[in-house]
Amino acid sequence: MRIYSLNQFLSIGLLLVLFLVIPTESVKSYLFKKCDESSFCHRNRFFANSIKSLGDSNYKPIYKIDPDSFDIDIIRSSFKGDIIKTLNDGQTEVVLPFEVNILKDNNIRLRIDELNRINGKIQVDNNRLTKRRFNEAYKYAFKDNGNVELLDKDVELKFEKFDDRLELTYGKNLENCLKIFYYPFKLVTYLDDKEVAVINDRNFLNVEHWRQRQENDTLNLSPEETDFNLFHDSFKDSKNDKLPFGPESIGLDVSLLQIDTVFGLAEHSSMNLQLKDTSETDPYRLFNVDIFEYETESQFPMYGSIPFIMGVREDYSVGVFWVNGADTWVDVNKIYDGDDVNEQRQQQQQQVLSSKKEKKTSTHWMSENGIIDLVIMVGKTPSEVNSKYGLVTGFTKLPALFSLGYHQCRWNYNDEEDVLNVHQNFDIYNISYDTIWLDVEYTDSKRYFTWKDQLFSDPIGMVNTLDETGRNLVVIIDPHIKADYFLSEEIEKRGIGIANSDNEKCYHGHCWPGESVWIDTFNPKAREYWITLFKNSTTGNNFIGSASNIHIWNDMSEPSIFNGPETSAPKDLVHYGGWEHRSIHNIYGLTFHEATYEALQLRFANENKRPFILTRSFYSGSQRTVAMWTGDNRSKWEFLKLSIPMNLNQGIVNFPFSGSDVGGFFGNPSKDLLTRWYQTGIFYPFFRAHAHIDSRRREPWLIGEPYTSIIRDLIDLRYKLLPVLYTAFYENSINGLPIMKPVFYEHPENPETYSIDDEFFLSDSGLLAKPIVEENCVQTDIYFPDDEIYYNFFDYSDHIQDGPKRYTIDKVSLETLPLFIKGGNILTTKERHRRSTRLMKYDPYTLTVALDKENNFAKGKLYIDDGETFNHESSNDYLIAQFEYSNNQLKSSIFTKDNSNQPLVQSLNTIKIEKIKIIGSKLKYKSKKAKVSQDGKEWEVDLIDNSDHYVVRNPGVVVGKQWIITPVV
Ligand code: MIG
Repeated sequence: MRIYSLNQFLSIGLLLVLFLVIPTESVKSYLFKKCDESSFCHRNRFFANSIKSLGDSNYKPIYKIDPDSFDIDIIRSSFKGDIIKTLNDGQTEVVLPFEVNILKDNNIRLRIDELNRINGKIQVDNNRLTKRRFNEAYKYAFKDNGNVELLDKDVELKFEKFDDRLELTYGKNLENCLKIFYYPFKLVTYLDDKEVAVINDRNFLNVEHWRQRQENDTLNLSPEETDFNLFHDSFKDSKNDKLPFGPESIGLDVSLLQIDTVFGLAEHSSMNLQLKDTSETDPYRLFNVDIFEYETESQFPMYGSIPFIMGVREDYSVGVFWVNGADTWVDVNKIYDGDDVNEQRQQQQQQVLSSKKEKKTSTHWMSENGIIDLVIMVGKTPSEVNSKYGLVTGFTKLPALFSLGYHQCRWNYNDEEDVLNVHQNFDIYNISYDTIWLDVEYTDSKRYFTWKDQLFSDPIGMVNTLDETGRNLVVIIDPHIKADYFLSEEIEKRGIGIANSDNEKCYHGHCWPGESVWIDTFNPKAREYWITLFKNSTTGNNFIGSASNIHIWNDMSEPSIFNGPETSAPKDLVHYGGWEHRSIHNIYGLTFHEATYEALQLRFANENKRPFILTRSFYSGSQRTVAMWTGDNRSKWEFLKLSIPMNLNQGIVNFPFSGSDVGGFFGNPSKDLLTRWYQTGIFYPFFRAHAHIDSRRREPWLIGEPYTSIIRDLIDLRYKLLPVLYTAFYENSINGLPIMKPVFYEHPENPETYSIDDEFFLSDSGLLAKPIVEENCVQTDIYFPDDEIYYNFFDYSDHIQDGPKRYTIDKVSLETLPLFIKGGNILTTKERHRRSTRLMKYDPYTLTVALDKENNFAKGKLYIDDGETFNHESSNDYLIAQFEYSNNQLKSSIFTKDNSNQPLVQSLNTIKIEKIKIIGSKLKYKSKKAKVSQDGKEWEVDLIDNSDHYVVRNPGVVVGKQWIITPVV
């Protein structure tokens, strides 16, 4: 037998510890439920499969509408009634009240509830729980606290009753129709006489109505049902779940007709933007979890959930929004000529069959509890669906401009000196940046709202130093509160923590600080208290003084609980209002970041400044106030590649202020990988480098030349493009247009664009990027989706296309960034290198006019406000310049709103356009001069022929007023 010395013993111990903390290669999948192990997913899939195998002719649906129950209120566009579920005995009837509404812009909403739960005619052991089904998800997801906008008064809505159905026609030209069939219960929507979507197409509607608890899990079920885990949970740490209501899940299918291309269901990791058929895999799961070490391809849940699917075809698109915040699974089945298609056969069949007449995508939604609440939106294009979804859930507010600059983060910058060193190095190496971040280690033992004094003795001084050059600090504040200081004491005392399953005491669990409690931000009192913690020094708390260049990062808000089931909260914990955690799980993160947003908004009330908040956990509606990032990725090429479809999908689900950790969180990127990651990262709407505490330092100057210079230039490019990016955010804030815009948004009529996952447009600017995400790449190709001309962004060489086509790019080096401007667009940039966005505020603009292939037209838009305050909302202090080149003339028209005396708009009367470049493949002006007019004055400037483009230097015009430039003939 070998005897180990103490030293050896210790080092083996150390190895073991290292083994435990160093990330292993794959997600801890055993921690998370598979559909089979999830009680309600198992039961709903079983139900669907039984109905499928019985076939339409043998299955007798059990849900019908009672036509006599109809209650019609045409003013509120409301159609109410009862759905009757008939039980196995053929007699017992369960009443499920439903309501259909036609919302603004013809969105359709369907809700289904359960009468006995509305009336409280059920018994629950715990009388502190609300007996109803949770029916408030919409209050968090919809804008204005759920105040939905109904159909405009001037839009027509008619209805007609038939023996078997009710028919509604509506819309400006009565172009929409909805038929509500009584038996079997179905809703069919039409656009211009075409059937678009069918709700309950496959009879998967399933409302597990309340029944008395049976400890042995037996109930009188019909053959298509299974009694799997009716009254208990058999999965690992979920075993203690008390399930006070027993089985209460809901399921429903929605078929998208003549569609086999669907997107959405963020957040998932997949190299393909399109959702896949799930008949041979688990359904997609929406359940916010701290998905430690996720993989590049899985149906696993992630940190955030947006239960929204968009189906796309050439002539219209459809959105389905499942307004439920509970644990949710979604099966996606692509069906051709009536046949279910499995994953393997799918591709091959898709080619053969997509040309055939009949195809559809069936989406089967299953949630653990709550009511059925569903919104369907139909639009001619994907962008129209985004805008309709935004009408319901709200658009992204314009972010503070600094937050579109470059963010430097790592876990951790250790102390004040470290922070200020990094800060200084940016200036020494001439690299622009806007924000430096502090991760959890800045606190006194993870007690949020405290500093580790030895390391940060003068945080306010530090923040002020950053401020001198327009830089900001973001600090992390998480929802787990260490159970040993004033904050947890206050939370317990005020009763504003998430409560135990008996709803009596505050729940205690484990997280970074050790034993912790969780603030329940569903509770208005909790929000009120949370706000006080962020107040500036003049009003009390001195955590961050009165600095207004400090913003917040909310992490771990799924919530992540180390000793909880599936690393999250036990589902039977209780929140404000007597709601189980089960009902609101996916919404918790949203309430937490909204509380933080309110807090910062109040903190900055005097300066009227826009708060910046980054969240990891999110739900529909999160887009209104915060940015998100895709969590703990890895320093590997696959993860760089994955980041493109993941961020594109965020745009599709209307939460476009997104990004991924540049460089990868876990591990150490090679120099090439890090450089390429910046190349992609400059296009993330949220652009931040971040790294795990065990990874080596990798600030841009550390990797040396030529990498540092390449990265500096890339960051410069990001800053130059800020006017384009900010205008993209503006567009998104009014109509939901994605910022990183999938190619199919540009040409939905061209199905070849549906499978492009690795290139994208920047909003409607005409910029098309295809960052390189492969190691040792020497050649690549790019798909031009139309027959326009595309100019290389850097050297103006052009590619004239004779139709949509792939184009090969040779001689790719590490410096190569495939970036093109589509002919017909005018870009606005700021070309001077500055240390931060704030220092660019009064810099002049450059215009790049990229003429269309006929060389006679181009247009562009520029949105400007102060980038800092809410004055654009409160006093219209913003301006839109629209540029148009036609008939050999370049024109700027200005749109403002009674605001000529507002400070920003006024300042634009002195900010110049310093350069105009005009690119055209066969452009030849006869003259060497151009005539400029602005403000009733005229003058001449030189028109310089640069062989591949023309330049006007210092045309002398200001950006705030209209002007015209015409070559002298
Ligand atoms: O469990 O705060 O995703 O960005 O650096 C780790 C430390 C907790 C997870 C975040 C990551 C952050 C880290 N946090």
